Amino acid sequence: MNGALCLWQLCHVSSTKLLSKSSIFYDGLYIKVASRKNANLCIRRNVQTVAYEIVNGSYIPNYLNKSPNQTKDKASSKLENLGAFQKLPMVMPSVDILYSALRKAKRVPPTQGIANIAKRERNRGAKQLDALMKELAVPLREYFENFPKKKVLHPYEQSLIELTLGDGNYEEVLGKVDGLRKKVVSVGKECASLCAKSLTKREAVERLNEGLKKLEDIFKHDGKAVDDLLNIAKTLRAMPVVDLETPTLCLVGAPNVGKSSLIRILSTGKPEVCNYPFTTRGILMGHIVSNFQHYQVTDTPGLLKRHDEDRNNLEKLTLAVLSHLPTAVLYVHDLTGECGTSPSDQFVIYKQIRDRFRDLLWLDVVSKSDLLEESPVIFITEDSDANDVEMARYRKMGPIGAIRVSVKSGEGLDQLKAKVHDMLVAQMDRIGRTESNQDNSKLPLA
Ligand SMILES: Nc1nc2c(ncn2[C@@H]2O[C@H](COP(=O)(O)OP(=O)(O)OP(=O)(O)O)[C@@H](O)[C@H]2O)c(=O)[nH]1
Ligand SMILES: [Mg+2]
Repeated sequence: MNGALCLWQLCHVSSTKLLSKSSIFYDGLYIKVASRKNANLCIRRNVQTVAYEIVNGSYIPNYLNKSPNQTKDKASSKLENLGAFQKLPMVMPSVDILYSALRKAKRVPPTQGIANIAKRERNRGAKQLDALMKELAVPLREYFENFPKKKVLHPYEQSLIELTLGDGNYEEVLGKVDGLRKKVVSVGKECASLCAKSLTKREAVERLNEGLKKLEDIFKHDGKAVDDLLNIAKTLRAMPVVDLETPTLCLVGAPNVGKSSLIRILSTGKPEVCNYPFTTRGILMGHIVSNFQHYQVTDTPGLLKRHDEDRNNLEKLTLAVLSHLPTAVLYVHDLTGECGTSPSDQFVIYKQIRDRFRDLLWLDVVSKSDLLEESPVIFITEDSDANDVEMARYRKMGPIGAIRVSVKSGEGLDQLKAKVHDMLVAQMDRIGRTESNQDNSKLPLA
């Protein structure tokens, strides 16, 4: 996916600060004591290489001052706007978490002033085990809390999660991360209290080493969940950012009909163009600036003639855009016979999609008109129901009102740009009306 068209906005805070100041360990429980007042806002590219950073995903403001239960309630009651993926926490690789935690824990000294050697040793052992448990569990807790629950996301982002990660995978990985945290806390607590009961120095050292080893083994064994989460965050963060308040044009059509070629002409987006179906394998975003106004353009994977239940995830992504984003549609038809989907099949797909998304602003284009002029008989030779007048007309001209365009000869492109502009202005009015309706509905009744 060409994600190079977007800037990612992340706010982050140093994990070392967070780990050392944000919580204290008391009898196996974590008690948050610090706030995140100093979290910085920054704009950065799509990178996931920064180790030792945990990002303050801003889903639940001030949550550190709240109990975990309060946090949960707030998170699930709030339906997020779009943009959640850009606020995902930075996840550290599991080996980094483990080795940094081990290093820090082993540096923890015993409480000062304990003269008895056995007492001092068991104090040191228990404290080091507590520290290791905390260093391991705190980042896991941060991830679990700051990765949003799927149900609070915008429906479009929910679809993206299902279609790109596989149904249930996101929740499963988050569940495993939390499971690992719970295991670390319970084993760490057990080992620390065992060590605290040691009668001799030697026993305390043994119990400390056993505990360290146990926690290390658990983390090594189940740490894959953290690495899976890191990859999920990478994938989701690379999704193009869509602004619901900016008018959006979505290019739709069968595979290989010339959608991406038109995007390259219409916008700043430079999606891949190839002569094979499903070149476009995700939702790509470009931008149009026209009369000082900024618009968004999305390229989508092609749609085939088949029932929804048979559609692949790429096609489902296209339908998710149309279903969940307030977008205007530029529907591309290729009547040359070049794209691999016959005009008759394109007609069937078109009717299905047009009927389903009747409420969206819509513009039809017939692409590759240079080829139609070179060999105007291609489409006439196609076998289809001769009695279907509408289809016969479609195969010759496309839908009523469609503009003929060619990115090769330039035919129709100026007209297309003008019509796209008018449609996006109309889309802007729609967005404005929807917003003012929403505002009015919030006013108290007289
Ligand atoms: N002759 C001619 N070829 C075109 C024109 N527009 C696109 N093509 C060619 O058609 C092929 C498919 O173009 P794309 O823009 O990749 O089509 P797409 O609809 O984005 O394809 P998918 O992403 O696979 O669904 C490429 O080989 C383009 O060079 C045109 O106006 N004239
Ligand atoms: Mg494409």
